[in-house]
Amino acid sequence: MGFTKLSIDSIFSKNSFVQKNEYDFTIALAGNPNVGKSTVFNALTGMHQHTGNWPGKTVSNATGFCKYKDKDFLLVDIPGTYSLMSNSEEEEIARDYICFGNPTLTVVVVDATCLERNLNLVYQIFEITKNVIVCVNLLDEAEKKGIKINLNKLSNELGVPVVGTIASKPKTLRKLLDTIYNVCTGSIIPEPRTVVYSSVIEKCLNTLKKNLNYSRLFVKMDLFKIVR
Ligand SMILES: Nc1nc2c(ncn2[C@@H]2O[C@H](COP(=O)(O)OP(=O)(O)OP(=O)(O)O)[C@@H](O)[C@H]2O)c(=O)[nH]1
Ligand SMILES: [Mg+2]
Repeated sequence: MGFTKLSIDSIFSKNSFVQKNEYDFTIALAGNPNVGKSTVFNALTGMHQHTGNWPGKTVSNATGFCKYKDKDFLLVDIPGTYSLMSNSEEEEIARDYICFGNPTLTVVVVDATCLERNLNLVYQIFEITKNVIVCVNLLDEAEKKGIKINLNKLSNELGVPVVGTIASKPKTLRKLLDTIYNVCTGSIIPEPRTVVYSSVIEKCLNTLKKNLNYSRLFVKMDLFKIVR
């Protein structure tokens, strides 16, 4: 995936971004398909985005409003994606918003029953922005399968706030809202731990980054294509 002026212009002309001047902060809800993003969005905004138990329901960005304490938040529910190396139109919309929508904060919703697969996207988003919260959803389903997640340990490993939720029970979203508020107002500062590659790869990345106006992630994507 090469990011050329042409491809970036076409992203902007798709008009997938949202007017955010009227709000204090913009929050993107990102994550793999079918992890509960729209359920979180509906609970926080009182809206009725399509939800259901199959992946790929959300096909474009939806926006909604949420007031918490003294702040107005614009929430953006984006389509599910497994990776920022998009394979479909929905995944492209998700990638474009995550990479170029410039939200104040990205909440990455992950499925507690298959955390490992979901963390791939989390680490990719760490390459794009520091302002990330990980929302470990479907904790009830994980419990049924005997899976226990140490949220504090996960937070220490990732360097960002981690909040556990059962989005179908809106009361469990209170801590998520508090954490969103605290990150946006600067009382919590996430320090995501990005993946460090071997010194040869890191050296190449830095050289390319210096010479090209690319983010580390896009340099990595192109580099991997070359070394594969
Ligand atoms: N048991 C349980 N079900 C949940 C939870 N959160 C969401 N769901 C259900 O999981 C299904 C998927 O939820 P959605 O909100 O549509 O998921 P999504 O991430 O928006 O999915 P896409 O738009 O397809 O990417 C729905 O049937 C929800 O009711 C939860 O914490 N526990
Ligand atoms: Mg959805």
